[in-house]
Amino acid sequence: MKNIVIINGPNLNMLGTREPEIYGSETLTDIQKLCEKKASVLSLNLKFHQSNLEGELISWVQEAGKNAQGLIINPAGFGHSSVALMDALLAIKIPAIEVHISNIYKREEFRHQTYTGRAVKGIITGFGSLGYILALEAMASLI
Ligand code: CA2
Repeated sequence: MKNIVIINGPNLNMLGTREPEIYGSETLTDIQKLCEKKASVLSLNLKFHQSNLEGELISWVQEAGKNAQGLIINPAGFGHSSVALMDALLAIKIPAIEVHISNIYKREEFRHQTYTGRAVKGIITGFGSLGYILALEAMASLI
């Protein structure tokens, strides 16, 4: 069975508590359950992480590079700011897909670019929690 890692960045543990007009009303645990269901249909072994700490996210990217066949990442705010997270993604050989729940291009200008986007195969943005499911489907086809 192929191993897929999903990594979620800072503040995504707050999903479902406020700004539902931007991020929907599902919690991250709801999204994790949806992803686990989809992974099992696709016969993928899934690990699902969230952290507010940049270094922890980087360590999980490095670990995925060694132990997994595919990586899906919602870098959240660090996508817009972290050269270090981009460097970690550039250093791994497995395919990575970036997901954003909201459509970052419809929002403030500072959200229109991500450093991490330069290091991934592609970006899915604006589909809410469905974006994670689409990323899993894309990953299943890629690997
Ligand atoms: O749309 C996305 O998935 C984002 O990655 C979410 C990040 C934002 O900085 C990116 O520009 C786009 C923010 C995650 C914070 O989510 C919260 C949700 C509810 C309450 C508080 C924070």
